[in-house]
Amino acid sequence: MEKDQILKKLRDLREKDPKFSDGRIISSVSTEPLDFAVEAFNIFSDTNALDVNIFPEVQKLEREIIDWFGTALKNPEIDGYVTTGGTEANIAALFVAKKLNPGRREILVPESAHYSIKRAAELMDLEIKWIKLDENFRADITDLESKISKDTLAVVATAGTSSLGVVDPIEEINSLCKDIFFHVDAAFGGFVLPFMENAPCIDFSLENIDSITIDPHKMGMNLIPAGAILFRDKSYLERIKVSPPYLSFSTSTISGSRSGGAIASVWATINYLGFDGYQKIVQDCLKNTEFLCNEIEKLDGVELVRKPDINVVGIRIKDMGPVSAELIKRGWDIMPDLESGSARVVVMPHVTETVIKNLVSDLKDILA
Ligand code: 0PR
Repeated sequence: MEKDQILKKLRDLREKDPKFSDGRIISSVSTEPLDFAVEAFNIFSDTNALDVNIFPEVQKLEREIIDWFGTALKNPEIDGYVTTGGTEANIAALFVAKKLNPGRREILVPESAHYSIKRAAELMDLEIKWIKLDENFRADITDLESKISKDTLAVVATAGTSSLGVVDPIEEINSLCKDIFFHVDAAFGGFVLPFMENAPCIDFSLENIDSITIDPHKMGMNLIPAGAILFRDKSYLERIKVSPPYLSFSTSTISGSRSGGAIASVWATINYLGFDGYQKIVQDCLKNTEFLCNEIEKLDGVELVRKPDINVVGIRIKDMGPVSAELIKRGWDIMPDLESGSARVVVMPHVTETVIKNLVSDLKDILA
């Protein structure tokens, strides 16, 4: 095939799948990346972050990203790396925990945790003790406390759960984790809560948090693949360092070759937006979240699952099966959980007031 033909074929195929800007994607934690981030990616698209020998500049960019997170999450001593996403970040955190305490194998995990935690446990043969949720869908602190034992390797909490955006009681859990590895999965909420007014604290100023997952490719406005794992200090990554004899460098990452493009794009995005830029994005998303909640409360047959902590809204719909089928027919990307009769709306930057008005209008129409 000729290059032109190949590119045309790809463009045609791409047209078949929706774009965030179409205003119909309401359930995804991804969004349209900044054009500028794509450009930055391209400049470093031929580099490999694994090989710091050939590409030392990529390593410097990555260090600056980690330092930026250190400021945002209140600890200049942190270390970490840019991962392919939240899944790899969560695996890396528990891998380090296991290396720190090889004799223990139980991890305490709230029922609402992302499935990557279960994956990590399976990979490392760890045993999960599931923590019940309280009436507000947060990890139940009493249940958690009762399950801590001398075999507890780690506790996991989520700042912005995948289905409802719930922030677990991180401060309270922190106070129970003096001698236990404490990992906070802020894959989604990490780019929301630190930029929000009156938000609960999820950062390293809580002295027992050992690691935090935070994903630039969610609310960080970056393109995929770009997650990040952060550790309280430089000693943690040392635990998973490998130094193959035939290479002139060592590495502490789960993945081998890594995209230097992803690192360049994260660096570009955080430097371009800065804390002010993220504050503005978060403010807008929260304003639209409130607008959506107010509209939902006015509708018969639809209700909020709970008052949202951040820009993820659970809505419960009467006759979810047929109603969601009709929404899907009308082009809405909605993921109904038929068991609970609810679905999530993630109010990402592309879910504007107009998109919400269109959604509410279709819902009204279908329910009538
Ligand atoms: N931790 C939390 C709290 C998450 O919500 C996710 C992703 C992860 C970790 C894992 O992140 P990666 O997918 O980057 O490895 N949660 C999304 C979800 O389950 C994944 C997703 C993304 C689903 C875009 C749909 C979609 O369109 O909701």
